Amino acid sequence: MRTLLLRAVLLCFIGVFAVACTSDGGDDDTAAGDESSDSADDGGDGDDGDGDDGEASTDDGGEEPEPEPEPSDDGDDGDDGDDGDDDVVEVQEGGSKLEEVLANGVVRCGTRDALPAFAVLTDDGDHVGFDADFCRVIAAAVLGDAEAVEFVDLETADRFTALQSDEIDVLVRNTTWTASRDGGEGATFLQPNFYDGQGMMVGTGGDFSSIEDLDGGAIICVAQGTTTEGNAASEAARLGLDWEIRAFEDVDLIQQAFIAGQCDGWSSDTSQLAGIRSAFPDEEGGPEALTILDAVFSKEPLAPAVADGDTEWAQVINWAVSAPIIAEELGISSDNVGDFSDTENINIQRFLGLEIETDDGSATLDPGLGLPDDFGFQVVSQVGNYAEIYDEHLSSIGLERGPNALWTDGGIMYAPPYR
Ligand SMILES: N[C@@H](CCC(=O)N[C@@H](CS)C(=O)NCC(=O)O)C(=O)O
Repeated sequence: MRTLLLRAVLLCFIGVFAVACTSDGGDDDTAAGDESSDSADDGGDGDDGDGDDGEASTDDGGEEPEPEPEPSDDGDDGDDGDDGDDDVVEVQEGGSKLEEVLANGVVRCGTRDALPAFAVLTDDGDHVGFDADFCRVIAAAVLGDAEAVEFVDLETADRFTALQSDEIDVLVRNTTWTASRDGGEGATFLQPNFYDGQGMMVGTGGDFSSIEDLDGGAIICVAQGTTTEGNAASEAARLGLDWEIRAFEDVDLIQQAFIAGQCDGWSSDTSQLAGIRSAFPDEEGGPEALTILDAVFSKEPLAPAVADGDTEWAQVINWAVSAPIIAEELGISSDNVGDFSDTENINIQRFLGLEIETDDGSATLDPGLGLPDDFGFQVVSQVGNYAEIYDEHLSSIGLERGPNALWTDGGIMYAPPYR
């Protein structure tokens, strides 16, 4: 009980703090609407670019430790706590978000309704896109049902407050992992699911064919409360270019301003630009009317995030998000996932929750994460491996794998070993 009280007081405190701080851990607080800003602070670094964090250790050899024979049952299912009344079960003393999600039978995933290729709500009520599929990955891993997702549409500015106020269980919304956000937004960032970088889009055939052409007071339009704002200011300073940076509340408003000729450049994560470009209205010339310049001037590791203070839930999300990557590493896809019942590859046995022979019989691997032993099977069979998810939503709009290729293919996409 005391914990609950403490938690309530803490949440109030965080709420007040969050309102005072805006959404972006260190970004400049550009006011609503459109307004210029050129301060260069921000959690985003804006200048490095050389993804050198891909690590090198090569271990997954895969022989030694043996699976524990006993089944996992710490994450119980649907019978604990006092639920059954409201739609959301409260975290009990000593309890975790995992218990709450298991009891509710649904993952509340903070995402977006209108980010082409990442998360779009269609006229049929389907949530389609790369981020939407990672929400499904989490639901498949935790609940064994990829459709057990409540998609919560979040404005950019509400991303972290939604986590802090427990409106969502996890945030999967093209959100860059930065130190300021990790440290100052009550969020814990996890395994990135997309390595991105900031770019610039301009009108095709106009005056700007390189980033250096944008000078002399060029108006650069960005989304407010994003890493994009600070990075753009840093990049202009680094290149000695004179940019007026205008921040808008959302993509629709930027698009309107761009179409009205009020923006010389549109800057965002390159993946976002590619998504927006792919859905640019035909009456405005369609995708061909827009050109994404070659320059990439920041590191934007897009990663899911959970609220601080719940290690078990954070670990669950980390391993759920790793599952499609592990599957691709192991050559397992939604097409062939049923073909491994006789495999002797111990890494595949572990990942799919198959029985592994031990000295005293056989057992599936239970590493004690609170996930079902067959969570890998559920993720791949219901949603797919990383390549399948990527190809469906991102290759289809012309985004090459680049740094998001597996580490074995020259990229930095790398999952820790599941053993
Ligand atoms: N990765 C960046 C966000 C990149 C960005 O600005 N994305 C825009 C798309 S251009 C966006 O999400 N806008 C939100 C919206 O319009 O809903 C961050 O974490 O701050």
